[in-house]
Amino acid sequence: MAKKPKLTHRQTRQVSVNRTRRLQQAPVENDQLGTSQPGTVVGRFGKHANVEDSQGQIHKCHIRRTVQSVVCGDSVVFCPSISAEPRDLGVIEIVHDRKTVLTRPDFYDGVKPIAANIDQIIIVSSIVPTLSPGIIDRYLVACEDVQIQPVIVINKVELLDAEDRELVIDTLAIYHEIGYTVLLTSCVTGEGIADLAELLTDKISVFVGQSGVGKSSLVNELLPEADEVIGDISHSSGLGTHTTTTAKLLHFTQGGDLIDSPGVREFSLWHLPEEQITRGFIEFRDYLGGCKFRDCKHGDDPGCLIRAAVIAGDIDETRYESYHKIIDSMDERRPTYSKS
Ligand SMILES: Nc1nc2c(ncn2[C@@H]2O[C@H](COP(=O)(O)OP(=O)(O)OP(=O)(O)O)[C@@H](O)[C@H]2O)c(=O)[nH]1
Ligand SMILES: [Mg+2]
Ligand SMILES: [Zn+2]
Repeated sequence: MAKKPKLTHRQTRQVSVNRTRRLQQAPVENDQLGTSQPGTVVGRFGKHANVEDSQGQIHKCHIRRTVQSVVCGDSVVFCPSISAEPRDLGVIEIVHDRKTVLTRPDFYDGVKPIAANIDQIIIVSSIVPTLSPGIIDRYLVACEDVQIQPVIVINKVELLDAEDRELVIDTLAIYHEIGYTVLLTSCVTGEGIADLAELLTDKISVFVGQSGVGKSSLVNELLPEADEVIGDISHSSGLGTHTTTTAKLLHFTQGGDLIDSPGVREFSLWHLPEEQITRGFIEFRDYLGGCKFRDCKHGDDPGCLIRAAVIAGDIDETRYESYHKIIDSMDERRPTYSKS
């Protein structure tokens, strides 16, 4: 047998680079892969995804380089691994067009998809440290932008005394008036959990909201077998410490799926043009196009129909203020990259 040639340091490094590149291009040899079949992405972490086949079996898969992005809820074509080695994975070959997609602006990556093919977005908020209508309004704008039905859930309500509870209900009345479903829940007393379960039945829903509001705790109340990890709350902020790190899709036995997503500290909207923010306040829509000036900012502009509606009491003043707060914050937060 010929003696193995000794490689220089540079050659060794090149071989390693080439091998890595080849492995990335073709993660699994074809004879280790079964035939392609349809599946649903039920978990997404690092460079991998968990795909569920039509029998309910989960397959850990690589993602073909030609596939642009894969998120929970995606409908895919994949080849499962047929190797006995657990470290050999299947491959996601194709992601079908998404019916809907919830996106989130990411400072470094531009706009990032969070979940696909969802029917409704459950905005989870909590009364600790205080009720934050401003944050709820930002999420509502994001939901309106992607045209997915939102539901507002206010959790941890057992912590309210009778007087504060009245105040919270008063503040939330506006959302009900403009057509949104609002639910009060508690994972401690079980309040609202049955109503929430009913809202989720036969739908594909995603939980969104700040870290620590209790998204995973609600998942565990709804689906005890889910066994989601629950975080500790920070005593200073009353909010969480980013416990859930990857999105996960779970099934209800009565029908419907639920995606638990990692909490975000802040839900910015700087990827949206100003008109989209305005349209995101659904009660403004009847008045849009009617202001005296086409480029009306709906502030002190003469002949502004929206401000007139606020003065007449037809548009809620706190929502109007919230709108201006979002618009004012847009330029400060916008990153320097340009969206192509
Ligand atoms: N008092 C009270 N505490 C709750 C309730 N629901 C959840 N918690 C607590 O809130 C904390 C955070 O709960 P998680 O379910 O981990 O919150 P999360 O929204 O999933 O957080 P991330 O995964 O970081 O986004 C935990 O200490 C829970 O025990 C509730 O209804 N009442
Ligand atoms: Mg969580
Ligand atoms: Zn106007």
